[in-house]
Amino acid sequence: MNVKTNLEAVAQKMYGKAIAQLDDKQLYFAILQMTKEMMQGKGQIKGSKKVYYISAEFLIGKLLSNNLINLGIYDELEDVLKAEGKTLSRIEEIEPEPSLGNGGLGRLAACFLDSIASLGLPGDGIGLNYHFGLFKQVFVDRQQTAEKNDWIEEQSWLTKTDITFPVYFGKKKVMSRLYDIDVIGYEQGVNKLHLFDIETIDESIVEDGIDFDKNDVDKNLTLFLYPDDSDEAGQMLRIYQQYFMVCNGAQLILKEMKDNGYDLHKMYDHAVIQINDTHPTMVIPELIRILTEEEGFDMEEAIEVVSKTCAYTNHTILAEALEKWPIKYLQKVVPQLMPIIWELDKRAAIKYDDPKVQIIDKDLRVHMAHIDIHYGYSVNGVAAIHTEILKDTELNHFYKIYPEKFNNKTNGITFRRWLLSCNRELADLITKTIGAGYKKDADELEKLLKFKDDEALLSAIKAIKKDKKVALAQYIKENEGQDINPESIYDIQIKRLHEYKRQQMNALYIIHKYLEIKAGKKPSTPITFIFGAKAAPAYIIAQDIIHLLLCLQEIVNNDPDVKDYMKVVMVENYNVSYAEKLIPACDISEQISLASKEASGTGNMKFMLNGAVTLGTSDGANVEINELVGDENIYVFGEKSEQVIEHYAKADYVSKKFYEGSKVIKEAVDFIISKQVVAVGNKERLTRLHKELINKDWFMTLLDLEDYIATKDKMFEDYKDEAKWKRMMLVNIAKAGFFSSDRTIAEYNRDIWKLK
Ligand code: 26V
Repeated sequence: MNVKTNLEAVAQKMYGKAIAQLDDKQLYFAILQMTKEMMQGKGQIKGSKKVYYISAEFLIGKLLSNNLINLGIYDELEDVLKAEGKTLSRIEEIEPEPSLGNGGLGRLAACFLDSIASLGLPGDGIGLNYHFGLFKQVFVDRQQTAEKNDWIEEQSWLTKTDITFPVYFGKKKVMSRLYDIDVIGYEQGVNKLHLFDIETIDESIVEDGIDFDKNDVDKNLTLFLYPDDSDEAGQMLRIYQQYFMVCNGAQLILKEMKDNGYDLHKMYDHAVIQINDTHPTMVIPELIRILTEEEGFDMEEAIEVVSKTCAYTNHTILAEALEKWPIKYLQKVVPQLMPIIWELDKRAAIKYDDPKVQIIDKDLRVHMAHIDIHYGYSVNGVAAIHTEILKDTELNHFYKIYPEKFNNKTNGITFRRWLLSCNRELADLITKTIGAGYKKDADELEKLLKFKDDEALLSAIKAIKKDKKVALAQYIKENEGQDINPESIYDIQIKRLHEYKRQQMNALYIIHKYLEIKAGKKPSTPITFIFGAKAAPAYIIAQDIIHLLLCLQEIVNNDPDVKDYMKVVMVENYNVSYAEKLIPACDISEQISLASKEASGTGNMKFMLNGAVTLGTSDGANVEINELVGDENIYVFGEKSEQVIEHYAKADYVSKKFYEGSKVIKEAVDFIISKQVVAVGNKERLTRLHKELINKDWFMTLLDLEDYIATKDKMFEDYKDEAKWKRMMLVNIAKAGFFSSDRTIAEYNRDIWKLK
């Protein structure tokens, strides 16, 4: 059956109407239903060994466009709709975005599911069915406020299954319910994303914004992604969520083992559990508990079997992000796991007499990563430099014990979403130039290098960029009410707001440029500085930085002396769907974290693939981008990671010295508390940020600021050399193949999972 007959049949069945008579919402539901049915028709991906990617976050984003592409019916459906007077891209806008993740870690999990299926590997995701995803960001008085963000409608990608499991929190029993989302590979069969829920959830307990009673687990367990965990009740809820996820995950995996008739004593021949950061770490003691208490294993063998099944990925070296749960919390939520955790701790302590590798520390906190490293068979970082830092510094004590466990898997992104879907025009141009082979083998993008001097292709790439910039300008006008000039340079920084990512450094550049223009030094090409970022509700300084950016937007965009030369736009509620519009339109990709702090970054890869040029530090995957494109196609600045690590070790960075030692820095920093900014802003926030930069500046903004200004100025200067810029765009696209998540997943499979 072709797409037209399929859709007509579904439309008749659901609404008793022809396609042309449906309103857009009905049409969306009909297409959703048809797509789900066609995906089911593709059949499960099978094999004797399967990977379970267990993660507290799957930032899947909207699914319609991607599923249509992977089914190979996008173009056909577009034509069918056109003939009925409908527009597919408008229908796509109707889909609510499932924002089931905070940022890079969750988005990576989603890209991985796409690639696992696209490589035809059996692999399912295991996570939680949050009713409200990451909060919806709304700006009020130039400050961030948070609203709940629902995504589940009567009809959605979720399919309710008849699988339910009991989960015990001590003596308290709750029942789970499994919902599945089909994950279709590109021209492949389907895997599943398993999302567990609790049926007693009560959405009505949400009060103002995203506040709710954190104490009633029956009602709130799967209500929110990452609730505010700055207080004890929030942290307890987080442990409840984590245990609920792993307890269900463990039961599902064991059920599948048994349903297939596999011997649990050889579980590792049929299952790999990839633990995405430490949030799912309790799956290790939980499996050991079940095997010993219910399956007749002795402790020794249970530990061995589980250790041969579990592998751990580390996604950050930031100390504050490495989970350490107080025993008294775990004892309260999951007392049944504590004897196992004590046992695991005892065994590690007998073998290794080093306090740095203990599971339970002297303050009675459980170091979750230490469980993963002792009792998993693989530990990987997510970019070359990150893995080296883990081995040499952060996890050096473990590396000395288990060198064979450590390996690197540089992150990747799915090209289906981040090129074929979000930039179809560029994908089509590439196909016309080098054929469609790159869609399955991303390395083939290198064939583009042959066209480095081909004026026709270079201009065609530039023309697509221009179209995307015009489209973004329109979108920003409609959504933010701001006018931006498509002839200007689009300089974009989009990512979670965190001090180590240094949006504040970009803000200081903007101030510097503003003051220069006011003093009569005008840039020859206008510049638009675009930001998108959410800050954790309890992270005060991050909120202050958002406030500063919104104040700068107000001042710059309304200053008649300046607004024709520069604009600032902080988009509201940045999310995956917004990224899909911003990335294709970008000229300059801001990747300016303090060297050593950004484990990898994946936005950097998406920008490069879409022909943006990176302005970045030698951090995370930027280092590998640099190696691939060469120094002449990237702009690198700032202190290197070795020096930064040394500054921390010696505690010798004093921001005040930089502030007092440079007129440019002092002027820019002091502008934050100038009359002009305070007049449009909140004095308390601005003063706090000003003080923080001068007296602490933990992520060394002022250390790199002058180099940043010089490098960025050089970049704006080079933009005028059109021939040079176009060549840089082409080289970046051509070299992006390495960052396909298909490559990353093939490496996970080759080195860790060994599925085929
Ligand atoms: C979590 C937290 C929570 C407490 C407050 C501070 C803080 C800071 C950072 C994090 C990040 C948790 C892990 C994470 O999301 N890592 C990201 O993983 C991406 C995929 O591997 C990677 O590209 C990013 O560089 C890395 O930050």
